[in-house]
Amino acid sequence: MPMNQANNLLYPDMLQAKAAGKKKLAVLIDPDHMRGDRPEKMADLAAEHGVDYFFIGGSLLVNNRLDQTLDSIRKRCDIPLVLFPGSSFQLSYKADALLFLSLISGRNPDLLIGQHVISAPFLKLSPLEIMSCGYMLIDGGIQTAVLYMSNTYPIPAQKDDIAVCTAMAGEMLGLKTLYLEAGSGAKNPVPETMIEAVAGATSVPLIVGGGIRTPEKVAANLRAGADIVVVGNALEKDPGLLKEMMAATRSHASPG
Ligand code: 1GP
Repeated sequence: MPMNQANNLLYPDMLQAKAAGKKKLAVLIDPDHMRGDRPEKMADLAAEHGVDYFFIGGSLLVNNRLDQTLDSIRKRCDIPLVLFPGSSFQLSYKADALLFLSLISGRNPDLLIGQHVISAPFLKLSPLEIMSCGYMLIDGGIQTAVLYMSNTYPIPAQKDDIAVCTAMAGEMLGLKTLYLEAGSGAKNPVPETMIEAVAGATSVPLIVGGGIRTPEKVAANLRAGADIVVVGNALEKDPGLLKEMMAATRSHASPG
């Protein structure tokens, strides 16, 4: 049964965790990369190490494997499945929740509100828990898929003030979560100074991802104020990293 129907909502838990300084790790699954028994293997590994969420999606999916991937993971574990869609074509009732992303760092009206209008009737009827999200692209040093597909400029990595004002505006507009995204495979992850500045100026759960490759980087992002760190590529290449990344997440102690 989808979690929404069981009233076991993820967002209240995210808020509680944030209040308690409890940090979380999300594994990003790109359904296009989930051939053979990869989803099952990833699900088993994630369950073994107590991963908090699977985020599922990609800037562009070309293989129609979304439902199949969700099914395969669901059969093996109860880790919440959160859709992280690149477009309104990437929706499925088989997940538990949806990050309803509004690309507030950009000025592309389609990704600020257009796709949302198109998907609203589907979502209204769906059992998915909808979590609105102010999605902010930060320059990660290379042209990532998300940058090209979104047709927007990222926020320059050294411009903390722009990120802070964008995040504050997103929160004041009522968005329930904020996401600092350097882009999948980014050369440079979001700088910790920016994470710290945004975390200090806002109070909704802060998600950070893109180009995070080591347990040390996970720990540094959490120390800087991320509530949820998202890792994709690095775990696809070396699933063995998960153990230490989870350990870094669980052992996080809030300063003071
Ligand atoms: C999620 O796009 C990221 O925010 C994932 O990026 O694949 O580089 O970990 P990586």
